[in-house]
Amino acid sequence: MSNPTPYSDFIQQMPKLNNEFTDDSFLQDYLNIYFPADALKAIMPDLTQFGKRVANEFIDWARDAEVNKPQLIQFDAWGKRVDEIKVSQGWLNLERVACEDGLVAIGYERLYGEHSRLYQFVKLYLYTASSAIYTCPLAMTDGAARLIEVYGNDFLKEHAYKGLTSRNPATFKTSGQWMTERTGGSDVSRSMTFAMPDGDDYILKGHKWFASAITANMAFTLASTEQPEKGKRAPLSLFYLPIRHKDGTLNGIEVEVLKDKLGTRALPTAQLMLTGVQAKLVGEKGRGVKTIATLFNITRIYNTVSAVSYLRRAYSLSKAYSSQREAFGKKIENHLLHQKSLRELEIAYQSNTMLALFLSRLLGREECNTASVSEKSLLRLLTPVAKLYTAKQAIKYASEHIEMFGGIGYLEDSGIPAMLRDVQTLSIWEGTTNVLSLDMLRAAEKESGLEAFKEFAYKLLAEITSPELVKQKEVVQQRIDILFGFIENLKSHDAMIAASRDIAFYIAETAIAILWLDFLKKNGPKANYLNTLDYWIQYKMNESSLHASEILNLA
Ligand code: MFK
Repeated sequence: MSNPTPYSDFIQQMPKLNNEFTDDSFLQDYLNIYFPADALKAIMPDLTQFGKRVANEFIDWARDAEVNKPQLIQFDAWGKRVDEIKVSQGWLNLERVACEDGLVAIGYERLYGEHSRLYQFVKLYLYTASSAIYTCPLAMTDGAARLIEVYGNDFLKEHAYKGLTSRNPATFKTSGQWMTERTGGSDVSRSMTFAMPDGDDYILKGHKWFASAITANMAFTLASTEQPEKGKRAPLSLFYLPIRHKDGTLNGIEVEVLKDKLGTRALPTAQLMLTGVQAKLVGEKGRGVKTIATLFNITRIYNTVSAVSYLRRAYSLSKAYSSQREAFGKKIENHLLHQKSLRELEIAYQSNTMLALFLSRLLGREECNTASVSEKSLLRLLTPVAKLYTAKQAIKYASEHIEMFGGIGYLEDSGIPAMLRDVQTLSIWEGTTNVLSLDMLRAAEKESGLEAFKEFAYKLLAEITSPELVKQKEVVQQRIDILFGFIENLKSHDAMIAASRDIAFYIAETAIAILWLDFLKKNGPKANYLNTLDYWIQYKMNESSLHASEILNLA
């Protein structure tokens, strides 16, 4: 090969990941504390081999899926409407391993009782950043399985649940979740899909604006069984539908177009006309939003775990690159400012992971009936809080990640920009930051979420007695007092609404501080982690942020 320039034959080597499980010492420490020792021994080989695969062939498959975008074929050569979706081989491979590796199944096999969710979400944390976001269909599939567990009848348990939780690619099934219409993405109550009784079933007619993973086998969707009376909201009900009939034809659905999105390009997201879908009512008529909340609370936890997966990947790739790339006479890992950027990225991935994995532990407890009433309320409150916080952090650090690669990070064929484009959706789908702030309020007002948070905080803080942690404990205690003092002094409900987003961010950061204290108590105050907590205490939980809406004269 000829020299690229007459003066230098230098070619920068690509950074290479080793094993995303064994290289993640924080994750190992976390599991050593929070996963029962015997069970951890049993799952170690699985996590180790999975960590290796996500750093190797999965990345190639994800790249294939990203480059060879899904295609909609609306008509066959003879003019027959077929609406087939062609996806890449990489996407199909990512689906197969997700099934075989039990990325949904582990949560329902419950081999390790309440800890099964933690095991499952650790695998998803390893998988997502190498999956071209195949995690999206998995999230909806998992949410659908949980929905059926809670609300499903024998038919759904037999015909849907078994496939959703299968490890056999021949019987594995995925689900979609169609909530968004032209009239409303956040305000789902404005839906204009109608359901007409048809024997024991219903026929659905309407339009769905964003239907992700249209290659799914089934979907859960909302429709009204009544035309809305003037000025009155029509109550929505929840319906289950198979997407195709047994002969492969679509179940009264026309795929109008595949959306041209900023990111998640491997994921086929469709716009659909429902021309007469045969569907079954799920749960109580008129209680559709409440019923489907069981599903979207799961997908919101997946969103959180996905965000931290990208944060981890931003760190591991940037770190690998910094040990190879030289500038100004030395490796960039030896430049002080680069060290600071890397350290902040490390703190971000570990701190957000702390919150995400705590949520998965709470979910495991709720599903195995070992959670107290207060823990259930805490899960309800922290689900929107963690979703909104980690999504914003992922976006911030995906941008930093690009910068840490310099110009190469801006090149599409380096594969690096895809992360920034993909994570941008994490703060939109499954509820925007503002909608989730309001959901945090809903959880606070209707499900004693704030009382549960207070109980959790004071209980864990009371258990911190080590002299090395006492100073930090006092600061965190003070920040929590500030939060509850601020809420008590709010003058109106509107003032609470206006401050809700800042409150949600503050709760996320104080929850993380408390979780670090608990981790340090159990792990022993190792210098690096203690330094992380000191940084967190100094630069997060900024009480002045609570007053932003006041200063802006909003309420
Ligand atoms: C990679 C990971 C993720 C991948 C998945 C991505 C796939 C993409 C698919 C999608 O994007 S699907 C679209 C997602 N859309 C949303 O998440 C909608 C966002 N909007 C909201 O969340 C609104 O707040 C909401 C639709 C819930 C507002 O609806 P309503 O009907 O105006 O709410 P309302 O009246 O406050 O609540 C109705 C009932 O539901 C109440 O119960 P009750 O009737 O018993 O009082 C609420 O308490 C209950 N509810 C609402 N949110 C809840 C909930 N219950 C539990 N948990 C919640 N989060």
